[in-house]
Amino acid sequence: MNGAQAVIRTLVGGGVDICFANPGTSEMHFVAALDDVPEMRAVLTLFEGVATGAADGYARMTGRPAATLLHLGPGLGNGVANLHNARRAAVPLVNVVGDHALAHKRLDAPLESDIDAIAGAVSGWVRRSLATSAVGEDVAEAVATASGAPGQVATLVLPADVSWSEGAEVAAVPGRRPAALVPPAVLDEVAGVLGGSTVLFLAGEAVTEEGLLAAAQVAAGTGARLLATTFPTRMARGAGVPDVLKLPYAPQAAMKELAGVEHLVLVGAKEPVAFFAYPDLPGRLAPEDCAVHVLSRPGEDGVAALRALAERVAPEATPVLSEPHRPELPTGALTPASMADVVGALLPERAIVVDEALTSGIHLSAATAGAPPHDWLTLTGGAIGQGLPAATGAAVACPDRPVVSLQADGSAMYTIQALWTQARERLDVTTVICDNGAYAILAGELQNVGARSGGERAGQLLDLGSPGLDFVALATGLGVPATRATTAEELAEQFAAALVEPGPHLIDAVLRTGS
Ligand SMILES: Cc1ncc(C[n+]2csc(CCOP(=O)(O)OP(=O)(O)O)c2C)c(N)n1
Repeated sequence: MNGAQAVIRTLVGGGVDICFANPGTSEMHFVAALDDVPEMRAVLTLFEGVATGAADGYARMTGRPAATLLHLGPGLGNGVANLHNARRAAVPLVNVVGDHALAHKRLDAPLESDIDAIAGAVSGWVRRSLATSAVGEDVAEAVATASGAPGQVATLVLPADVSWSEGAEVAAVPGRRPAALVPPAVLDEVAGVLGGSTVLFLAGEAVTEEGLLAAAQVAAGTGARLLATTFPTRMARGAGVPDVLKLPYAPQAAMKELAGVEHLVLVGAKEPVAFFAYPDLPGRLAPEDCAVHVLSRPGEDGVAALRALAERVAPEATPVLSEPHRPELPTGALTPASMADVVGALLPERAIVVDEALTSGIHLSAATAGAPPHDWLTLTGGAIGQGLPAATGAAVACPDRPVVSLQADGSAMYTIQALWTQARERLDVTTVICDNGAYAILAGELQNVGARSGGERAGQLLDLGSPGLDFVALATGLGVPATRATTAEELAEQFAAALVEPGPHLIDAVLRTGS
């Protein structure tokens, strides 16, 4: 067996049976070995940022890593922004990065680069496989490390001669390391501070349905309030699930939400900080005199901790759940508010919502709180261009669930090639482009950071008009049927039609903003 065959067989044996790929010459033996191991499904992406973002979306929905196949340093580099998002989301992911054969590296051929430096920026584990005889073990360790608690990005650099040489062996992937239990002393500390001026700040496993139910029981029994991190990896929402507010993105709004809080209890979350520094605003969002406690760190069993806490402080309490309710189907102008109402009115059962709507998405949470139960994926690391790829990966992971991809226009253009993969794989994704023709958030940020604003040349850098982007043509060109909606009624009609028809669809929702 050659190295490439052992790599793929070890991946499959370890439960990694999807590979989002964009190969080159150094990965040809991996490509060839796909025909020897039919259990591995390889999905071609037309840009590496699509491969890495799809692997992120896949992991968010399965809890298991997908592999990526990337071409040397430049291929890995193209995938870095979405690897960054995956790392910040603490999802498991295994990169296989092809490299030159060992003897070729010293010739400094054109594609030679410092792969380890690029990998190190976004990986929790990096290894260059140096011997065909050991490549199976290397892959097994990559999968095990990626799949630990918390999940990590593991990057295996695979020289071409390690792939093509014979004498490789398949290795067994060790079982998943379970999350560490929270010590009783920590439960004691947190139990002692629960009350009306306490917030449980939730992220990671704590915003799964089980986590939210336990947290809501604690809240119901003690008067503590619940808040979720601004950009959760995957949050359970909808009727029958506790409706927990996500901390607002804008620092002033976030600070208002946290005003008067005396005890902030972190559950799988980091202390809330502003995304950026602004003149005259603090970076830390909790009040200065607020005591911060840690119930569980990422990688610890936050759900078990919340359950134990609920059992201790609120055994009889009943969590407050979101009632089923939907907005009326709106009519008239298509605005961020009416778009949210269309989504809330029509969101199907068990939908996976991938939210990269940015400024157009501010009404979505309220409009969907009572929709049928669904999962919500967000841009955890803030590097835009994750939405379309993550929707692609989520649809590969859950072929029986509808994926709704709510996508800001500027961010869509980073990884628009994801649509082609959706078409080729016939994925059930309904994309709504929030077409406001601008980098709207940055227009606000220009003022927030105290920069001079209103200048024509500055404005040009934030405007997506002249020429306007034709998303119907772009989607059609990539194989995805597309329509354009300019009123709330049109969006409702097109959204409903796209949801019932299998396969990918795109709706260019031309939004009226401002006035
Ligand atoms: C990889 C990456 N590049 C650039 C940015 C900076 N950035 C943040 S938001 C934004 C524009 C977003 O515009 P759009 O997606 O149209 O959403 P809108 O602000 O209009 O709601 C840019 C360029 C980023 N966050 N990540």
